[in-house]
Amino acid sequence: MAFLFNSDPVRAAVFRKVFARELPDVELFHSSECVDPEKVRYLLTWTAPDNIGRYRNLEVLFSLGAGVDQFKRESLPRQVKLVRMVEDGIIRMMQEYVVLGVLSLHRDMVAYREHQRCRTWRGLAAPQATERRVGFLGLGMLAQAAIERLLPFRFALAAWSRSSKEIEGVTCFHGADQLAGFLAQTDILVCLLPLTNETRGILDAELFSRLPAGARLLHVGRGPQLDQTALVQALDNGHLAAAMLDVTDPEPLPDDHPLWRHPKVAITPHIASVTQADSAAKSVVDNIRRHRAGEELIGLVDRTLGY
Ligand code: NDP
Ligand code: OXD
Repeated sequence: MAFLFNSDPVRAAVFRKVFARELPDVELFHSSECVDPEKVRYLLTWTAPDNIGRYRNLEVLFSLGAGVDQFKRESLPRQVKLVRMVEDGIIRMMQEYVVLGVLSLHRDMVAYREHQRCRTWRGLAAPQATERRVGFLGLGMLAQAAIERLLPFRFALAAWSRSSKEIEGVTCFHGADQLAGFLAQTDILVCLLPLTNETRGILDAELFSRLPAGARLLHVGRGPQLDQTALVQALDNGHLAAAMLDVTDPEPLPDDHPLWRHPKVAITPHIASVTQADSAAKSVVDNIRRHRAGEELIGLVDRTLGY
């Protein structure tokens, strides 16, 4: 029985060690050339290889990332379970990044960076955190973990998801009907939605117009969720005050893209959170054990919903 690790050699070495200790009967291969395709039961990869059909006995396809939009789900064999990455390293890094982003936007760090460039020494009036309303698009694993870390700052917290939720300290909205109400009371909007047919292009001119004047955007979901032209317009006409983008479309943006040099925009190169080999290997081992025991897999993707 084989596990094919289709990613970088450094992380493969860590997985190999953890597998040897925890699942000695599963052989780990780092190269598809060295493994008999019939033996592959588990495959971990960022995107599905073109020839995935040759792994006729594949049972579980593990995504290297928390997102699974990079897989063409319709071309995956029906019997294969698709599992997104749920592991402590990704969660902790996203907690750090969202706290960093929300505090930066709350305390005008994007504007101060521009002031510094122009050698301007001028303070901007900042409301108390209790008066700043932070709203999350998406209230899944990562948004909930980030919210947990934001609670001590006493922001007014809200979130919007597909299904109804109740979380202490968070005003919860759900479904298309409640989106406008959620946006109307959001000063800092954090996008942590998966990319699906429903969320592609969701951050558009209409959505921005529903945010209060002076609102800020922290985008950590996926690039194609954002209409970048609409964002530039909303920043230029002053409706939005600032944006921090960890994801863009394409990645990276072309050299001459206006977002690169926009004074109200900070960009990071899709580093909000990165799968950590050691904790990811433990989580994959745990899921393989669950699979063998006929238990529900953690992070199993609902192929109909797309996340
Ligand atoms: P989850 O699947 O745990 O949560 C997704 C959330 O989005 C859920 O609350 C879900 O609602 C909500 N949602 C999905 N579709 C809709 C919709 N149409 N309308 C309203 N709400 C919707 O995902 P994670 O929290 O683990 O990850 C979120 C995304 O973050 C990933 O898919 C990935 O794209 C991105 N990401 C980015 C990283 C980066 O470095 N920038 C790193 C890791 C992930 P419900 O709860 O009702 O199902
Ligand atoms: C992920 C990512 O999905 O890095 O894990 O974006």
